Amino acid sequence: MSESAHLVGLIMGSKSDWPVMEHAAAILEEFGCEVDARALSAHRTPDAVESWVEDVTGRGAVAIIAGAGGAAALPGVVAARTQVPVLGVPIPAWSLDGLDSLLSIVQMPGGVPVATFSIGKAGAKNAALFAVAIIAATDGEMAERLRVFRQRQADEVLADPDPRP
Ligand code: RP5
Repeated sequence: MSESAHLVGLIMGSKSDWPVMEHAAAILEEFGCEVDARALSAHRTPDAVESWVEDVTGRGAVAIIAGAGGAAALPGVVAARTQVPVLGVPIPAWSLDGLDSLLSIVQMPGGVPVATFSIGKAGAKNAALFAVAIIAATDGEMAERLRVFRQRQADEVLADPDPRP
């Protein structure tokens, strides 16, 4: 184990985003990260978003994963408030299967990046693995955990590669 757990912020625009974002939380916890999870909205609670970003980055968060659906301003709003890497997850909300969220998050103006992942569960999972990779770049123990994770994933595929049911 590392001496202290790496802190990762996990913010989403609504509690209704949790069924997607829980996949990011599960990966982060599997890798031993400390997760500060919040449901706060860029539109409904903008001041609370700003305060949380200040708080979580002040406590040393190495990355912030931000998920939102619809007019998904949250990841960009968070990125505007911090230099910590922001990883955006488009949530499929009430229409358009998440394409609206994807375009809202990915189309940031030059100068304020949000690393944007795929829509839904795969995006949440990969955002968490990307945060782990950021940590692994300077933490050998985390790099080893990531290597083991990848090896296990490969082993599971290779153990039964016949596609027929
Ligand atoms: C967005 O609006 C949230 O991120 C969520 O995906 C969507 C719907 O929110 P609720 O109306 O379910 O709270 O801001």
